[in-house]
Amino acid sequence: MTLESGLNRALERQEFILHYQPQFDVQSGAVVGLEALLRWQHPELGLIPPSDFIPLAEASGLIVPIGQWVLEQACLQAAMWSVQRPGLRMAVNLSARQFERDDLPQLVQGALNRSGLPAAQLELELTESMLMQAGVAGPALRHLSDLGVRLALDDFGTGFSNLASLKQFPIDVLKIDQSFIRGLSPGGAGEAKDQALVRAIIALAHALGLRVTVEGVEQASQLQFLREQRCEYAQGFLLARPQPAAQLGAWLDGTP
Ligand code: G
Ligand code: G
Ligand code: MN
Ligand code: NA
Repeated sequence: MTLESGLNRALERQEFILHYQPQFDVQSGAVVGLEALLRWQHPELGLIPPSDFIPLAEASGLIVPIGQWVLEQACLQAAMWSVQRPGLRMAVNLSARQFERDDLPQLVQGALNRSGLPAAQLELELTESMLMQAGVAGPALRHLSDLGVRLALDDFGTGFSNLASLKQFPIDVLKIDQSFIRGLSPGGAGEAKDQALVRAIIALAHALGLRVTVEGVEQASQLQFLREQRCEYAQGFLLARPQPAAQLGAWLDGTP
């Protein structure tokens, strides 16, 4: 069986699962959100990471129904966890193909309505390259933003960084790519340059009224640097790994 043919039936066979990675307020250390990360529990091959099947799903268009399942599931889960954690946000990755149809804002609103999750607690992650593609146009993003959800620009700094897009599109959050965070620690390769870049991106974001999430934080010294730079949110293995809902729920119960 090829990966493609298996992917066709994975939704109906309920083989997708979401892992959730906590996001923290850098200054207070509080958990403020989660990023939903898709995995495929393949009957023969085991747990398949998104990098192995999302390109296939995008090529076939299956990413549209799969992405809708992710949205529905993540909103339901966030609404449940919000009972004990009022205001907990959920970040969901979108694919450019989900913008090809005109009904994305209605689908997002539907997921919010069905779950009862307040719009302000949903964050949609887009990438710079998505903003460059025809179809992911300003009006669609404006419509999403008008629903009250937050829009985050993921992997910032790795695509064709078109700074005009920060002016043009209603972005709320910049997510600095992990490649810039690796060199941050003292003695790290590219330490001085990565520190300068991260400092500059945070300053740029703040000057534009955007908040900053940093991902890939693996060392305490990186977190310390981000705290000094007044970065708002951090995500990374140092703080918490992506986990399935059951484990993440138990972890939330034991975390102040
Ligand atoms: O969890 P992991 O680091 O393996 O994820 C790798 C990448 O897969 C993420 O950076 C993200 O861009 C992508 N990804 C994860 N979940 C989803 C999803 O639900 N939809 C889309 N379109 N991409 C996802
Ligand atoms: O959507 P995006 O490309 O930002 O997905 C983030 C990915 O980064 C997830 O697949 C997650 O598993 C991974 N990730 C999260 N924290 C860390 C980290 O501290 N180190 C590394 N290497 N990867 C991380
Ligand atoms: Mn992401
Ligand atoms: Na990213």
